[in-house]
Amino acid sequence: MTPFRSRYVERSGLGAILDKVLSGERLSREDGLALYRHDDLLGVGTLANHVRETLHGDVAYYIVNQHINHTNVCVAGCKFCAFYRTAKQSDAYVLSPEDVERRMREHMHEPIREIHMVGGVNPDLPFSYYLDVIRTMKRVRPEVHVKAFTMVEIAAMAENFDMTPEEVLRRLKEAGLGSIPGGGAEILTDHAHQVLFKGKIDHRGWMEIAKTAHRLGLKSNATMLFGHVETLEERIEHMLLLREAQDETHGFMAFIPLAFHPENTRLSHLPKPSAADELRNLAVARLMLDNFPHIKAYWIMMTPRVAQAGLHFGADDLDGTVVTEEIYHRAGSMSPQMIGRHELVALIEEAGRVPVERDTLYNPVEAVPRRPPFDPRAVSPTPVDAAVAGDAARA
Ligand code: V47
Repeated sequence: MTPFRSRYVERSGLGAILDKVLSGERLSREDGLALYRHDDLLGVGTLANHVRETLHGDVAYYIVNQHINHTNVCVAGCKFCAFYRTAKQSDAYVLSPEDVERRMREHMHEPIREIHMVGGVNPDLPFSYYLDVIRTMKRVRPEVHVKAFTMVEIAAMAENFDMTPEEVLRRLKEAGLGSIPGGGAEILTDHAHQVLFKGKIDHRGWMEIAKTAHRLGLKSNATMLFGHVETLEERIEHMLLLREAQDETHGFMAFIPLAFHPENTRLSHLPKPSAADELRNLAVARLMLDNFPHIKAYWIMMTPRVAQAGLHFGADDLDGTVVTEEIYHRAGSMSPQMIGRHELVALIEEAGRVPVERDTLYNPVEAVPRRPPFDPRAVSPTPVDAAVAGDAARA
């Protein structure tokens, strides 16, 4: 780690944690709680920013992607969700593979590199539906990376179609699945599971499927839904479970804290987490998850401006351009549905960071393919090239 002593961090009472961070010592559960309880948000942020800059310098990643939510029919009944419908409700929907194709064709002029697809646990869909949807996406845009179906959806497929999760994942991978998004983790504790989402898998199930996917060579992300009924201890427990699993598989790419949006949910009486809370969660995650390469400030959830501030609180990724997102907008998200690549780049540059367009697996991609510089020895020159090379030599 680069030499760094922040008098500000020391004065704010975080000296002991700073020493650990500088010596590369892993932070404990107690350290995590201290970071959550500490009065000085800027001190916590400075520490996280140091780790972020050590890992990524000034780089901030973004991706040009399209979100598609294929169905809102769901039997899990999660209390925090404003998106789900029962099959009988008038606004329940399922996108057919043809609908998915149509949505993709509407955006063929954009250089989309990733389709992010998640939906409800809909027991009426046959397994062939999932395979068809993936194959359709790969047919329409063969170069696109398909990041689809949460661990929860994979678990439901295994149960409904009498297959092991491994078999489900293998077949989806054969059809063209490239990686798994981080949703469905919520808070990985028994308490949160019982109170909020007992209709779907608990933390043991979620982790087992994540590890199986990683073993099969499918990378994934991990989210954390915060700001509802969970305690600070549960947030730290969630991170420790992920850190432990990552030591084993190294299959997680990014951690994404998602602030709970209460509108139109069964928990609509709860206040929305503040921007300060969102920034603190990014920072604590960056410090606790020392084996996670990336922390994502998901702008569609946080709003572009708060996500931009997140680039100084531990985050190195803003996610993507996102076309028609439904899950948060049903729950009152005020963010736009989509921002263009130029706006994402501007957000990053305004924050003093260096934008790098990435693919799903965090390989940097050239935004605009550059022509290699002309080398007169490498090719037989055209008359124009030869004249230019001659002019250059004479100059
Ligand atoms: O698991 C649902 C959350 C998640 C609400 O991998 C809510 O790059 C807030 O998977 N308020 C699904 N959050 C989204 C998801 C995701 C999102 C961004 C990036 C990635 C990635 C994955 O949405 C669910 C749940 O935790 N969610 N309802 C709500 N009312």
